[in-house]
Amino acid sequence: MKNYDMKSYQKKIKHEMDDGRYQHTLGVMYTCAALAMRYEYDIQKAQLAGLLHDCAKCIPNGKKLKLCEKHNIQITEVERRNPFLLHAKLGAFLAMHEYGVNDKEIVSAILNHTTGKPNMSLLDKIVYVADYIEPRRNKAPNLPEVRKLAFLDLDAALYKILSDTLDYLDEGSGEIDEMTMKAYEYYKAERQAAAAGPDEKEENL
Ligand code: DGI
Ligand code: FE
Ligand code: FE
Repeated sequence: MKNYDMKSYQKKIKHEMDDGRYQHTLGVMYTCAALAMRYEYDIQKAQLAGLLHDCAKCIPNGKKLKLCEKHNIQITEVERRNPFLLHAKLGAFLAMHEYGVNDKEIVSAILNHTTGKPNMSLLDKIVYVADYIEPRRNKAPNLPEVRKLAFLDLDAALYKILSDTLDYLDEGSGEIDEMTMKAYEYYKAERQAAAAGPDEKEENL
C-alpha cells in the first residue's frame, strides 16, 4: 500500500476543525490503529481513515447542504431535515477530492461511519467502533462494556453500538435514518443466525 504522509494530513485537518473535534479525531485515529493491530488490518490505512472520518463535521449545516447539491451528492429527506448526518457522505467526497485519498476502503469507512450499513467491511467496522469508544467519549451508556467488547468481538461491539444508538434515538433524541435501521436489522439477523448454529440455520432455509 501507498505510504501516506500522515503529518501533512494531520496539519491540514487541524485547520478544518475546532480543538475539541481535533482531539476527538486523534483519539479515533489511535483507537483505529489499536483495533487494526487486534484484527490484523493495515495500521496506517486504519489511522488515515480515523484521521479523516470527521473531515466535514465542522462545515456549517447550510454549507453542507449547498456543497452536497453542488457536487451532486444525493440528499435524502431525513438528511435534509438532519443535515449533520451529511458529514459522512460529504467527508467521503472531500477525502477523495480535497485530500487526494483514492483508497476505496478508506472512503467507504468515512461514508458509513455515522449510520453504519449492512455487511460492513473490516475497516468500516473499525472506524465505526473506534468513533464510539475513543478515550474522550464520555456520554454514551455502557461505554466500559463496549470498550472491552471491541477488543474481544468486533461484531458484538458493533451490534451493541447500533442497538444503543437506536435506543437513544427512540427516546426522542433524533429521527432515525433508514440506513441505521437497516444496519441494525442486518446485524441482529446475523447474530441470531450465528447463535442458532449451522444445523438450525439449514432447517430454517
Ligand atoms: O461525528 P461524531 O459525533 O464523532 O460521531 P457520528 O458521526 O457517529 O455521529 C454521532 C451521532 O449520530 C450520534 O449522536 C448518533 C447520531 N446518529 C447515528 N445514526 C443516526 C443518528 N442521528 C440520527 N438523527 N439518525 C440516525 O439514524
Ligand atoms: Fe462523525
Ligand atoms: Fe467522529
